[in-house]
Amino acid sequence: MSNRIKILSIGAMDKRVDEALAARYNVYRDDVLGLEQIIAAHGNEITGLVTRGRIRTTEALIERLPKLEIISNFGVGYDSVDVAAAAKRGVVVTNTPDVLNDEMADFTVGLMLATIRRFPQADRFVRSGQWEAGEAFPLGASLRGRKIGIAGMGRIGKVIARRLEGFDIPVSVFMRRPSADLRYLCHASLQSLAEAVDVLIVVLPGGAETKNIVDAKILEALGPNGILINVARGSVVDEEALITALQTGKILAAGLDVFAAEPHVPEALRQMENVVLLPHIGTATHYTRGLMAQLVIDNVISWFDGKGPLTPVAETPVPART
Ligand code: 8YV
Repeated sequence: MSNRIKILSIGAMDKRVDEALAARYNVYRDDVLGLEQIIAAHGNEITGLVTRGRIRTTEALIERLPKLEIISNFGVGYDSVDVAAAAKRGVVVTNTPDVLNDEMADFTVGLMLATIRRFPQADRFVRSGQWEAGEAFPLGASLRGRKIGIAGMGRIGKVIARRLEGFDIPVSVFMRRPSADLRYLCHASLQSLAEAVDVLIVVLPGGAETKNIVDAKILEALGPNGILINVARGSVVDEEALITALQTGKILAAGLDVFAAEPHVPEALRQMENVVLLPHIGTATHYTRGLMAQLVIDNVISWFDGKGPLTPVAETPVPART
């Protein structure tokens, strides 16, 4: 038993990951045993780490695991992992791309429609008995006649754009590193995209490069009829500026699955009627979380079997296992 590979599992990992890995390796969960105790007892022998978005995998943690070889992240976004620190140490980082594209695209379209047509508000109207009491739910905004912009045309953005083709609505895009994708009008800046559209779907990766990229100016450009949909990371949107824009009518409404300091959602947003607020559930289905879990598992197994990582992120090298 003691010769088995040792894996640290943090952030209340999906149980499927821990169960599958435990069949081959020693797996230590921080929510069961406590991080400090695990590191004190096994820190010098741990070679694999499985983690997820809501937990920060910091340089300090990486430093406390001197034999670490692989960080397998449950999620396509890995802004919570200090990839520079991992790269410096020669630790490979993997994520879970592609398996969640369809789920995220379905979800994004759903959130967009729910926000424009106010499904949650209408549901509250029925539940509160207002309909039965004879009131009429007020008329509201429509998707008809709108123009949709997608900020971020990575794997998920492309699938969202494809879904939207069925809506007979013009779609244009902004991407930080434009590629020759001629199917959609590609704006040179986020500002120019925001000026041209009245629904802005944000699907940019999180991290320093995109922090608060959707700021007061972008929201102002989106305009008083504008609708912001954020399914990416809370850090991408200046939350204070968004609250002000919603309060002052600079934009019409917002659909948000992500927030700056999850699970905290500012009281100001919770008080508003023109927002749809979701608890970061873009991929939260049995089906897709199952696919993500399998990819986390497969990356770890492939690595320790000497076959290399399956889906390494671009920033970390892929050192040969000796
Ligand atoms: C998950 C996500 O909520 O894939 C991502 O980047 O944000 C989501 O799929 C998260 O990673 C699970 O912790």
